[in-house]
Amino acid sequence: MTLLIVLPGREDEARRLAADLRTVDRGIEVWVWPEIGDPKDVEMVVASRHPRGLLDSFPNLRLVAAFGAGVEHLVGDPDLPEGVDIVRTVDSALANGMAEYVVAAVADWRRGTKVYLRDQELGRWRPRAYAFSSTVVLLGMGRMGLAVGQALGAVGHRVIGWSRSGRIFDDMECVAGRKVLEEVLPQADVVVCLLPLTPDTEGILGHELFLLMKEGSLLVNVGRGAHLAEDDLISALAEGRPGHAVLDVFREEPLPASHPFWKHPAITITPHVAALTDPRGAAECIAENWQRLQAGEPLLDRVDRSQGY
Ligand code: NDP
Ligand code: OXD
Repeated sequence: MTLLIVLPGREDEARRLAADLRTVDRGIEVWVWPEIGDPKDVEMVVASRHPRGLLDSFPNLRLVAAFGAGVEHLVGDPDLPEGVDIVRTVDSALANGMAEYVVAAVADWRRGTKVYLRDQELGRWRPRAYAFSSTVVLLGMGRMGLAVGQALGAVGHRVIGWSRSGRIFDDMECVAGRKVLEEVLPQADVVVCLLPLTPDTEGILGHELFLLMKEGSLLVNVGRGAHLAEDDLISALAEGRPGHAVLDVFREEPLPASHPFWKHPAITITPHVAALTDPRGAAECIAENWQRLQAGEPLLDRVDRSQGY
């Protein structure tokens, strides 16, 4: 049986992943889409931005691995047969990358790094004080949220983690429920979205949440573009709640050249690079799940399709 990699537009990455998979597991047979043999041989697919209609063309498909952490493209695919399992590909490099991105975003905002960059161009020496610690509310305390919370805690921030279950982690205040969220948001200097995209979380970064944020606070969205109500953010920034937004993900990617976010003075944009999937680390996670599938053992990072993450 065969594992098929489907990364349209990223064929070089797909071929590198195939080579890494063959190194990690010599017995594995790997194809890179669109070069495939008999569709009946495909037992597992690794996918990112796969074409619609593809996943119901493999009658013996048992498992699909997202090439990354987000699975909304798989959970929401009507062509993925019900009995097929979904797993995520989340290695420590992905979580470390996310932690580094968020710590840097918070540090740049608190210290005014953008101002120093301009000062350097003008040869101006202008030291400015900054607050020594911030309160950060993390929306989502999964693999990414935990790594981000630990990294922020290690540099002295107070971290409040909000999740569906309110799962407890050491050295962090862990909370759950919309009512409690309304109580903690006004305490936050920074709000970071690390939620999966589901019907419950879509548009969560909108007018109601912004009203509860502190004046001059920072919003960081590294979850998905559809978490954010874009027009609400533009109005909220005009009112100063939040005072600045760092956005890595967008409803439409690449962000269209005419989009008002590009030129907004209170928005910092990065092109969906907060945490990248390292093909070598990914190959190890994928091979592990391939072997578990063959042995009939429990899969790692299995998605609950009914919850959507
Ligand atoms: P996980 O599935 O490990 O964690 C999801 C977290 O969100 C859990 O804590 C879960 O709660 C919580 N959650 C889910 N639904 C709700 C809800 N309705 N209300 C409150 N909390 C909720 O995901 P990851 O941490 O691995 O990744 C999070 C997201 O980050 C991904 O889905 C992806 O969209 C994004 N991402 C972005 C990247 C980038 O480069 N910008 C890179 C990697 C990921 P509970 O613990 O109770 O289940
Ligand atoms: C992911 C991402 O989900 O890169 O891994 O956004």
